[in-house]
Amino acid sequence: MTYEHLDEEARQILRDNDRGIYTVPTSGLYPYQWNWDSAFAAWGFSTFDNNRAWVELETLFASQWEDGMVPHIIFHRQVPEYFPGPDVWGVDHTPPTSGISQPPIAATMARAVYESDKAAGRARLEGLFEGLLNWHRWFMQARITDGLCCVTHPWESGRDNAPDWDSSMANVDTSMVGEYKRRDTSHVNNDMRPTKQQYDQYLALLYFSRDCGWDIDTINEKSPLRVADPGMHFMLLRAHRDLLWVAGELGKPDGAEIQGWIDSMVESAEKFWNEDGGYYDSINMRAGEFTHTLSCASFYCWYAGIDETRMVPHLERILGSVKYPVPSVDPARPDFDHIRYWRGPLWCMANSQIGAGLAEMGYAELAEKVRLGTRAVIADQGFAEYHSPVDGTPAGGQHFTWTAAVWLTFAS
Ligand code: 9WN
Repeated sequence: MTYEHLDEEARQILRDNDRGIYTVPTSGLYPYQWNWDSAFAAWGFSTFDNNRAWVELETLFASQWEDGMVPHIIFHRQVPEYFPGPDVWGVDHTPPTSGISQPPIAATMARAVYESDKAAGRARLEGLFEGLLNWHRWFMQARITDGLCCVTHPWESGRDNAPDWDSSMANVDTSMVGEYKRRDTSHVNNDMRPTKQQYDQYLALLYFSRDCGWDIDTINEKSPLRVADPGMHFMLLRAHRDLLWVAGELGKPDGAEIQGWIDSMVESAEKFWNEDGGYYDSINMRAGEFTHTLSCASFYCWYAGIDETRMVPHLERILGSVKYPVPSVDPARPDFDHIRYWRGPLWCMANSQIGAGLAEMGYAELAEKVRLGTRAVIADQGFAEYHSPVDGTPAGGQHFTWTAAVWLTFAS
């Protein structure tokens, strides 16, 4: 079977979502530049337009904050149909941005773009290096507690309504949130999105941090939500490894600093291990408790370069229980919902990370299962934002950038 028509469709999606110097995840639902979506877009562009791939990353880093943070959304233009927009975030930056970050995969993608054409990319990689290094430094200073990478808002993790945040969210006071009009549910069915209560909590947390003036220390000390997330930890660890490689390639003197981060994060990763369930789990740092969530993030261990045999039986069991890989949470959970966002659906871009990690760590058969399953769900059901792992139902936004990018780079 040939998939050439899908190669072309994927390229067309990237072109359609291209706004010149950045790419939107999909028009309508997400009309701005999102951080990790952009990194995936760059990877996708690198397969047919290397210059455009670099432009994507360069635009992202042009909005880096002075303290090193690279924001999760950059509001390049006013789109009144989006909520919560720049006025709600209240960040003093040009162009306006959100006040949190997102999974730091840009170094990993910058390396991939560079490796797709080294001669053309050397100067571009050189131009990005300081920004990448400063962003990683920011993470080590602002988001590491007890050696673990933490999030201060579910949106920062990229897995908005995952069960990992539930126990912390229960302590978020929403009484001040007031009336607002959601826009996401005018583009996508209610049952595919977070609930009203979760949205209230997202906003309450946003207002809390905004009222702290986005001051990292105050937020770290007082926010009701600080969750150590294996997803963020493993992606940052992976990105450190790629940044170290880049530093070596460019002859930079920062290798020892980066190696130090890698060593400490490898060592602390074991703290995520929940002996009861026998898997990597997130930790509610305010309560000092595991959240009891076996999720797609638990399977990012291999992507982080950790050779972890203990996670293999979980993955085999889960893959055996669904039609398409990899559900965002364990389908054995009583609250598994195959269509609701990060509480069950599969995300093709997460598959690309899990699949890459498996292949790199020598689990060739499982890696191929994940790759072929990703290919099958896209070929059967199209380039949706996410899909049901049970029957492939395409969900969320359509014509989606990172699904197209993953087709071109990983799945096809
Ligand atoms: C909030 C853009 C983003 C992704 C996230 C995904 C979703 C936003 C939302 O869409 O989050 O940032 O409105 O739900 O969860 O991973 O980057 O595609």
